[in-house]
Amino acid sequence: MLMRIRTVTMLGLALITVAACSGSAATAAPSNYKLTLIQGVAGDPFYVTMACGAQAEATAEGVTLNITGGNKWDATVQKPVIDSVTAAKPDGVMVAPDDSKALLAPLKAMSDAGIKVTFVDTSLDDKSFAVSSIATDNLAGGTLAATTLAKLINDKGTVLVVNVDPGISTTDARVQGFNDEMKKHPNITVLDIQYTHDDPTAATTITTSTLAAHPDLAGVFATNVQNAEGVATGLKQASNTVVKTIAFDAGPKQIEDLNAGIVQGLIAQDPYGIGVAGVQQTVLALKGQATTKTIQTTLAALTKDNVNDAAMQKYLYKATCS
Ligand code: T6T
Repeated sequence: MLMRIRTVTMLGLALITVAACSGSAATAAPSNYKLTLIQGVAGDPFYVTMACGAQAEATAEGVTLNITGGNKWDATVQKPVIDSVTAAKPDGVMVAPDDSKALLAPLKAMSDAGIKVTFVDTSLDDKSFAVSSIATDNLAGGTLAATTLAKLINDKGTVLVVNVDPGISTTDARVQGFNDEMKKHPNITVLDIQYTHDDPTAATTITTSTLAAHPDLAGVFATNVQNAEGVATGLKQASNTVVKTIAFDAGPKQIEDLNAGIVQGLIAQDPYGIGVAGVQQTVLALKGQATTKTIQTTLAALTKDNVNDAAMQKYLYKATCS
């Protein structure tokens, strides 16, 4: 397997390219494999875009794809979804587990039932039974969020991290990367992390109350789509044009907020590419061919100045596939 890692600076923000060439796509004659994609949560533009990539690759490979997901980010909501997919016995499953520990038993049971399991985006601590784990380099993304925010606030002041829940592989890594980097910035104080359970309204409430408690707040790191949307609403409601915000992801509303100058930078992932690679790896496993255990897909730092560049278009998430 060939790994390519490249870092360049673009318009003041670093663009990290971490590409994994996972070998050629499956070459054997297409079989009528049945695959299912279990999203972290249904309706999230990140997973909508991942499903578009997975569907395009499934069509190209001549395999059937079902797409499912819980209606909220919650391991207890996702567990029965996992159990019912296992009962339906597809040949392979691409899954984004909502918790890195709590969903081990149902996903191990899925694998023990002879279903090939690939992790897409989030994963479990125990990856031993997975065909492949495909995700952004979330640690590097968190570091990039911190260096970018530090620059925007002239390396001083108080900042807030608004996160989903503890125990999620992706967002935990983003926060770790962010906090590790901020330790190198002695004039920046990181407030106690706030959790929203993936609810944008909670992110708005947290933003409002933090502005009240810390009128000198300089910056916010919002770790995903829903948190970014909620923080932007809170800043808008407060008519606050001082706080600088860096967020993960690039959903349609986030791009609006970036263009409006409410959010200054987005660490965008390639969910479409994760969906494509997820189907490719699962089909390779079903054909008895070698798979790549870990694949890191690319990310990009979007600003108001580069968001319309041709190279950035693949990082903008979709509301629908067409
Ligand atoms: O940031 C993505 C995804 O990578 C993360 O695991 C959960 O949140 C998102 O789906 C965005 O809302």
